[in-house]
Order: sequence, then C-alpha cells, then structure tokens
Amino acid sequence: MVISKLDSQVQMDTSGATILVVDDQPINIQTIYNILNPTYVVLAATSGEDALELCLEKIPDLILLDVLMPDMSGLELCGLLKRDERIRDVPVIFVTSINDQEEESSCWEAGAVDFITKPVNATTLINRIRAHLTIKYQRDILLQLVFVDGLTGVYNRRYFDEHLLKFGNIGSRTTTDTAVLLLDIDSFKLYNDHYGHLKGDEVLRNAANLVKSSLLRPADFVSRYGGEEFAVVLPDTDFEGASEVAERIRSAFFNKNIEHVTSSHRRLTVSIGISTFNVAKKQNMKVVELADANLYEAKSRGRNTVYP
Ligand code: GH3
Ligand code: MG
Ligand code: MG
Ligand code: MG
Repeated sequence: MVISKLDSQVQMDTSGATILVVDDQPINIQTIYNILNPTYVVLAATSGEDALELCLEKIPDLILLDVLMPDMSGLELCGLLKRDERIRDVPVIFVTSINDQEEESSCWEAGAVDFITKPVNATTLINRIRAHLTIKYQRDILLQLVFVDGLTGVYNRRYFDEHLLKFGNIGSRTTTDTAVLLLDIDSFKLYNDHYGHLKGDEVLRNAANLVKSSLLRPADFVSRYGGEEFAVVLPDTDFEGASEVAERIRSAFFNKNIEHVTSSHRRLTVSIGISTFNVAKKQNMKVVELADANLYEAKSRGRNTVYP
C-alpha cells in the first residue's frame, strides 16, 4: 500500500517549487533564471549573507550554489546551512567552474547532493533539479507517513518515543527539566456511543488542534499517543511551567463547551497527568509511566482534572 503510493510519485510534478540561486555574478543568476522560469519560482541572492537571510524568511525547496564568492564561499555557506536544523534538509547543488579533484571532493564534504559545471547545460540543470526535488518530496512523504497521525495531523506515538529518547539519552545536552503531559479525553467511549464514531473522529481532530494552539514555544510538541490520548512534550520546562500549560489546556477544553450530554460534566473535558525528568540530575526515564499514573489519579478525582 505504502510502496505503491510512493511508486506512483516517481514521475512527480516538481513545477512551482522554489529554487534559491546564489551567485555573486548577477549575469550567472540571469542565465539560470532564464532556464528555470516560469517552471520554478526563482529567488536570487548575490552573497552568502543574503542567502541565509532569504532562507530564514522562506525555506526554499532547493538551492543552487556558486562555489567562488568574495565574502563567504559557497562551501562555507553550505556548511552553515547544514548546521541549521530548519534548513538542513534542503538539497544543495553546487554550480561550479572548477575542474580539479580536490575542490570537487570538498563540494561533497560540505553536504551538497550534487554539482553541475559552468557553463550550465540547460537540460542537465533541469533534470538534476527535477531528480533531487523528487527525492526530497518522496522523503517528505515517507517522513509524514512514518511520524504523523493520519486522523489528527499531529505527530504519532513513534515520533513521541523517538524524540523523548533524544532528551533522555546519556550525553544529551539537555540539562534542564523536560515535562511530559499525558492527556486523555473523558468519557470518550460514551461520546462515540451517543454521537457516533464520525463525530468522535471530528472531536479528536479538534482536540489535537486545541492542544496544539495551547502550546506557546516552538520546541513544544503534541503527539497522538493512543486512541483518545495525547502526549505533550515540553522541553526546558519545570513542574511549575508544566502545570501552567496543563491547566491552560484543561480550561481550553472546558471553555470550548463542546456538548457531551452523556458525560457527568455535560461537555467534553480532559484529564491530564504531569511528570518531569532531568537527565543531568540522573532522574530516570520512567516519565511516561509516571504521567500515566498521574493521569489515572486525575481520572479518579472526578475527571476534568490536572494531576498533580
Ligand atoms: P475515561 O474518561 O476513563 O477516559 O473513559 P473513556 O470512555 O474515554 O475511556 P475508554 O478507554 O473506555 O474509551 C476510549 C474510547 O476511545 C473507546 C474508543 O472507541 C475510542 N477511540 C479510540 N480511538 C478512536 C478513534 O480513532 N476514533 C474514535 N471515534 N474513537 C476512538
Ligand atoms: Mg562566483
Ligand atoms: Mg484512554
Ligand atoms: Mg478517555
């Protein structure tokens, strides 16, 4: 099923992609623009600094990069891009007039996916771009299938497990607390029984969005942990901060006042268990078990509750 879906994307239409062209010579940019326009949206930068700025404004789908530039070389820029988590996965193709082996090697070492030589052959350029965009898109689809929950569009359990491990690994650079919230929709079986599973699915989608919009820091994330359970990870957050977020989420659900006539609160509510851990303090990683036990306690205290 998954294979055939990917397979059908082999002849992917890559037109409309945004290509950033970086070259200190405007004439070279013009040449490439003439080849790529109007199939692709072409952005141009004549220096490494400008390129970095443009990348952060709008992440391009692919970058064509000149090697020899006065202030910051293409190799240097490529190194910087590869160190930035937001831009790391954008394929970089060097456009270069070099013909010595050593410089060719340094292009690969800098993290390029390919290079083409000047003067640029239009057909080669177009085909290389299409090939690398296709790989990039297929990779994105694969990551989506592996790490994103199909119903709600938030991360799935696998993503949660892997990312939590990152914080808990020995040698992790995290020295601050990491908080985990385990959230469970109250009396959801009754909701499905009364309103039907399709309505239930809609509630799950709304719930995911409600949690997502209650998270304020870019590093915070929510994942669907199981059926009607969501796990929130709050990096660099102590117990006090976690309580604040959990209470914000609980009250967001309560105030949304989504009808649930068969629940004791007569509206859709959630219960949340909180736990925190800190690798530097050698606290163990039974963070999910602890959050789960606290969630159970929240349930037994009447639901619509955060515990502790
Ligand atoms: P509690 O307040 O103790 O959490 O009670 P509950 O009814 O929410 O808990 P229980 O574990 O008994 O039921 C969870 C329900 O969630 C049962 C299941 O049908 C429903 N559920 C799980 N996944 C989905 C889904 O993808 N869609 C829908 N509509 N319902 C789901
Ligand atoms: Mg140059
Ligand atoms: Mg449950
Ligand atoms: Mg439940």
